[in-house]
Amino acid sequence: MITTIQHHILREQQRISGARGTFSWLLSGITLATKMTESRIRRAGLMDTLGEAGGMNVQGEAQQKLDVYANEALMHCLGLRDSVAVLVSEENEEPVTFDRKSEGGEYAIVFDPLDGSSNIDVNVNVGTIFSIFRCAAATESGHRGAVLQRGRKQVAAGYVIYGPSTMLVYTTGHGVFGFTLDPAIGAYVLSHENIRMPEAGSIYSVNEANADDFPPNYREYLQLLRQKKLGRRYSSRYIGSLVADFHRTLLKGGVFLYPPTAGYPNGKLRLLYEANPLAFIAEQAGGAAVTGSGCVLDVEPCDIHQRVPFVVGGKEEVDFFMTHA
Ligand code: P6P
Repeated sequence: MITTIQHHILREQQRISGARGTFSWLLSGITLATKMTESRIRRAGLMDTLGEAGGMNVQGEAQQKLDVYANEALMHCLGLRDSVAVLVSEENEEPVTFDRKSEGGEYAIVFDPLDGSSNIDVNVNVGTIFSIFRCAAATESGHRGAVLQRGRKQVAAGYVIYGPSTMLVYTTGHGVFGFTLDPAIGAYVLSHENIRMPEAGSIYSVNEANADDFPPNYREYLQLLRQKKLGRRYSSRYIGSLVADFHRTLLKGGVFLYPPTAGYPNGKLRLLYEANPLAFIAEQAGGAAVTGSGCVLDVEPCDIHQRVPFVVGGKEEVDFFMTHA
């Protein structure tokens, strides 16, 4: 008997205090948008969708055509959900807000519509990452206050990894579940019940080309791993697509790091729509995620596009890092 993600979400939302059908309707907006994106990615080589769209996003990065499509798909599908009050995307400088006073827009969603998009033209995994908050009580900063919440306040978080198979992994705070898209029926089907991150792995994942820029404690930590201070040999794996490097770390264990560098003194990865959702998943799977000075989920956000140093992995590797931070 197959369990589709719709069935699973309906069951999960009963656990979320105050969530009604609106939560599952909201998540169905995300699954629909990612299926639209998956279909485009699947055919990218056959359509004039490769290459740059000619624009630049707020990060100053050349926008790939699939970036634009993925962002528009999410904006469209989620914008139609009355329960959505505000959307934040890596591709948009400002939040997109919806005046839902009558329907009571109760959720804020932040997302990276297509992370790792620079890998698209060489057929390497890319991904969509999302994080869902209940709108904080109206504050003087309005919708910005609804999204600038600590990661611990997330109601749900997840990612879709587009690759040999397309998988959606998500949590609502009661464990981590993986669903594989079955192209024959166009549905995400439960394939990984209650994912647990191995406490101790044997892979570290970091862009070693930047190693000379890393703060000394990061360089020392990596050297200790290479010297088998945790009692085992480590291999180095780096795909350069966050969702792919995280997904491997979630399933196989080990540690992924994006330290501060000369080019990114606060780290390259964004707190709201990369570090927070993946940290929530990691902790729910028994792993850990830190910024070097504390847990990612405890960071008080100050800007929707702020960056943080990011170290995520099995408890043993992350605890060992924190003793050297
Ligand atoms: P670097 C992709 O552009 C991305 O945002 C993440 O997906 C990935 O982890 C990181 O950048 C790779 O950055 O500097 O190692 O190329």
